[in-house]
Amino acid sequence: MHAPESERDELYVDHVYDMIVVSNRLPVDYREGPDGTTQWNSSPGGLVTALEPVMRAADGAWIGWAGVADREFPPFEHDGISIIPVPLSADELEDYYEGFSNDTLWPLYHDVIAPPSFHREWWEAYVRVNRRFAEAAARAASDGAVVWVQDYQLQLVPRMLRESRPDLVIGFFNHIPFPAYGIYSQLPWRRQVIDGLLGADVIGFQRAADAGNFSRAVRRLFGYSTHGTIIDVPDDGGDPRRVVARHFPISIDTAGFEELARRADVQERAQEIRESLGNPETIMLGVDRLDYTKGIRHRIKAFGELLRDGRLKVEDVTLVQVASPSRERVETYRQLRDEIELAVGRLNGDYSTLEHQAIAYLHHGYPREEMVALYLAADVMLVTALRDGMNLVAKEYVACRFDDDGVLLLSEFTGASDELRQAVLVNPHDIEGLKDAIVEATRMPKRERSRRMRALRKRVRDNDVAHWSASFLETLTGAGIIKPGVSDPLQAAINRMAGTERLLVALDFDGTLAPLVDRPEDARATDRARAAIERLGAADDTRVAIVSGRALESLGQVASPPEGTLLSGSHGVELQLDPAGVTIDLRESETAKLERLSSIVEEIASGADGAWIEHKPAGLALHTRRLTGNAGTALQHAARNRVEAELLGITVRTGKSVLEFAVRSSDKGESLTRLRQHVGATAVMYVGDDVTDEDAFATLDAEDVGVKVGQGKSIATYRVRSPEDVADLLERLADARDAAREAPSRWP
Ligand code: GDG
Repeated sequence: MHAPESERDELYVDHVYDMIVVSNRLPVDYREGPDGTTQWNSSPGGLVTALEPVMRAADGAWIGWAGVADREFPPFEHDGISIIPVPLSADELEDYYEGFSNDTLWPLYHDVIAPPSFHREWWEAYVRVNRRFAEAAARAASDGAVVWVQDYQLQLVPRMLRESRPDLVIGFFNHIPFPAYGIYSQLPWRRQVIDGLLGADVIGFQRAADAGNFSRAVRRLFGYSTHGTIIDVPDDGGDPRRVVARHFPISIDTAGFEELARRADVQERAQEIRESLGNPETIMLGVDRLDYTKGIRHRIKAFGELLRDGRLKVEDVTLVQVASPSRERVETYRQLRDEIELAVGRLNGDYSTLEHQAIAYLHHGYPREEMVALYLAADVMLVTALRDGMNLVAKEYVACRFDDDGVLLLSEFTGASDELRQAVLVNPHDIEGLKDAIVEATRMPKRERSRRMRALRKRVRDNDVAHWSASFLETLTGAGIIKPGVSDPLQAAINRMAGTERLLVALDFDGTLAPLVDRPEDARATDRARAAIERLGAADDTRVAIVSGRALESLGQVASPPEGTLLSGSHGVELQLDPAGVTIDLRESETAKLERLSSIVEEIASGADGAWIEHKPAGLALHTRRLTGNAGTALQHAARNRVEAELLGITVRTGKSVLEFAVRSSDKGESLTRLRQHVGATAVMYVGDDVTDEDAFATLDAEDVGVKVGQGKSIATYRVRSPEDVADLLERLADARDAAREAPSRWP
């Protein structure tokens, strides 16, 4: 059994991450090495390939199950990606995974090709396991992090996460179809599942039709209004939250497949495969997980009838069917295997000769190189799924055919058929139609084959998996709408505020004026930003303030602000309103609390090598960056628990490998309000990149301008991409201010 609830809380993650992917399975497989050692092997799927660069760039972590029941593993690094395993017990595996995921949802979402089973105890396990995944994500996510949840096994995670961590940006992608309401509505827990999904900001589907089915189910079950891809979800009290539900067709690592296909050894292997099959005129290929959605029976039936009718001859045509083992503990899958193997045996018995085999049936998984060699050896690729979210096999075949040859026969019931229109499209239920299409494919003239393959290849090149993940994440984080420089609406806002009587320009420092760097002491504002600040502050009618989470002392050192700049440090606890003085007068009780706080945290930190404390005027920060493994998180937990048990009214903030305590609660919003009063500002521009800047944006009025730097959720009206663009923005503001002063309208 896995650890009980109380012990699980002790499974710390040693770090928080800005980007988290949550999927049922991890991108690595557990193997028991010699002498019971733990080994991890990559399982290089398309998803991993797509997300690897994003994960590395964004300090990402992957949360999922390691593929073995009743085992717990601490978080670890694999190939530069942080891995956080979630444990499953053998019972949960049966009820949540094999049961509810694969014997309830899978058949239901694939249009009940097989009858779904509904069991209350499976549902309970599904809820329980979804909660465990959500908790793991909530613990590992930094403030405002992006969490991307994958697939039908985890549909409740978005809502659970939103409830515990409303600061997060949550995405969900459904890899399988979403059925029409008439089918979906069979699910006894139909409201809970949709509510679970609606916790996300963006819900992605493979096809536009899936997104449409989902929106219809939302309208029918909840009555929420939807317009286009937007669903308005009423949130308690406030304005409705806008959820995007639209299609993002997944794809493959197109270049990676082509590169393999061009390798000499892989081409030789393709040749070898052809020869070993007796060099038939036509090799037809099917590659599928052994699943009833893939239409393997229909394919075999059509092929058998073509041989029976003499329209194809066993000397000319061989069908290679790779049926990789799948879900073998689920009864429906065991039955399917029996049925298919019976059909293959019959057909081979009826039509094979000593020289020629009708079907080469392979119930194995193969290395990727072998798959590519098979794709190259195949003249006709048969994809006859009865329902399939996308079907990557179709795209992989196309990606490998750099010779612009080969025919793809593709079921209309795959997501891929929306894009791959130049394939020979079939309805696999129509056996006569399927037979005609197979014959057409085997006889298609070379020119026609090349024409179609070129068009297909262009499509798969243009939309590869990197494009897929980028467009999903852009929609999720809003980064898609950040153009370089200053946008027209922002320029218009600058022009509007340029004529205001007393202007306050308040700016966050790290990530806004200064690019983010590894060592905080190295941060510096860009030269252009500094120059623009000087220009702005030179006139009596404008004041510039720097508003930071840093202690004022450290801010003064790195920012070296021009004279007259107002400074706010420690999230607003410290305020320097004139060069002489810093306003931070702790009350007696606060001073006492600070002393007690210091001694508690110092005592705890003294036992951990590498931990250090940064003292601030009204609090302190416990840095655990130099600690290894779980030690950092354990130390943070211990410190937080002790402090919370012994002191009241302490504000605690979690950062990256740092835990901050403050005896006076303050935020950048309060700080901005005081700065505004001090300056007597008639309008304020606030620019910031961090979640803590949201408090400041929240205080802005109609005549003010809020600008968020970079990605991430924000209530600011405008965005720019980077500190470079902030410099541009400040220069333009200075220009506009100068121009307004010179304009005659100021001096009527
Ligand atoms: C789900 C949705 C959607 C298969 N056998 C071997 C092997 N494979 C690889 C194929 C392909 C992948 O497995 C199968 O992907 P599909 O898309 O065809 O189907 P599902 O497994 O059902 O995937 C589907 C997909 O999620 C992604 O969103 O397209 O609709 O059902 O990549 O090449 N790979 C290797 N050896 C094998 O024996 N190496």
